[in-house]
Amino acid sequence: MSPSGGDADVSEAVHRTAEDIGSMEIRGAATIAAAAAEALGEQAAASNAGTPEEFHAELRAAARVLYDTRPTAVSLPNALRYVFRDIEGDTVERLAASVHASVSEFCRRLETAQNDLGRVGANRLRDGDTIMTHCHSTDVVSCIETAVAHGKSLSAYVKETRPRNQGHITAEALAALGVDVTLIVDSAARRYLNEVDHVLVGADSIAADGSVINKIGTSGLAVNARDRGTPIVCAAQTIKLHPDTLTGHTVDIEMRDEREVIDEAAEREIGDIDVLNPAFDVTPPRYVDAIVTERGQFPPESIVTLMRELFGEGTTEPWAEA
Ligand code: RI2
Repeated sequence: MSPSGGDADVSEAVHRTAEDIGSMEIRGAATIAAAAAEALGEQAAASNAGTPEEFHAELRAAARVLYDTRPTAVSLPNALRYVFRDIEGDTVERLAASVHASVSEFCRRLETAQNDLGRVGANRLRDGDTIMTHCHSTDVVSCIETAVAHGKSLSAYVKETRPRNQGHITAEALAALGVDVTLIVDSAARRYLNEVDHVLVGADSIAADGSVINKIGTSGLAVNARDRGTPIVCAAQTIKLHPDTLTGHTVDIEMRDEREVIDEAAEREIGDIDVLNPAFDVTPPRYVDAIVTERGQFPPESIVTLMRELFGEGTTEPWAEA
């Protein structure tokens, strides 16, 4: 085993979590963050490291495996950073205990943030309102769940969200809350926007200029909503704020397998074509009315202030090879 981390042992649990994130068995920015943090906890618990240096090398190697799974949701590296920030100890046992404590605290804060955000988002919704959703966001569901708990009766147009149909997950979650749900294909969104009081979307990352990076199709929906005069609100915990964008970096948009769009036989029948499957797009801040976080709601253009407060001027990658 190398203390540099190059050949350090990465536990089976970490590899499993990484595979599940890559295949989207585990998906959704907040859920990915929690799973990545917990996987670091499992790595620490399973460690056979003989020295603190070996322990650190293993943890860094595990974090790199998790980091390399999906590039767009910044909640993943932000979760890793959180866990690394608080690790201390001069023995392997103390280090492992400190990782465990850090992971528990991170997951507790994640849950609290989502609940707090839900209360802020719920205040925007009135009894009898109709919402339109895109994809499946637990931050969005939290807003709706809280509004329903406050006694508001809501309806929702739920976009199916091709190619993976995460809208079905939203439809099930909202129907279980007692929301009156209508599932529509993505291209029907504009037709029903006149009946909608709020478009509610989540985010995988928020850039320093207030751009919202979310599931592919969000930007088209936002442009249509603006044209129709329907407010569009993004529900995003501060873990979705992308600190690297403070220093000019752009957010990497994940390109996924073409087989999510078309199967091999159908493609062969069509002939010689290219297929592109971008998972996310960028909605400029001028199309977004508010970003709802656990720290309150913000006009997108002012989110940079919160980002600076939380992250300073930039970030490090504590999992980089030493
Ligand atoms: P929460 C999802 O990405 C969607 O884009 C969703 O809006 C976003 O994560 C945020 O989800 P994917 O993992 O953190 O389905 O609000 O590609 O649950």
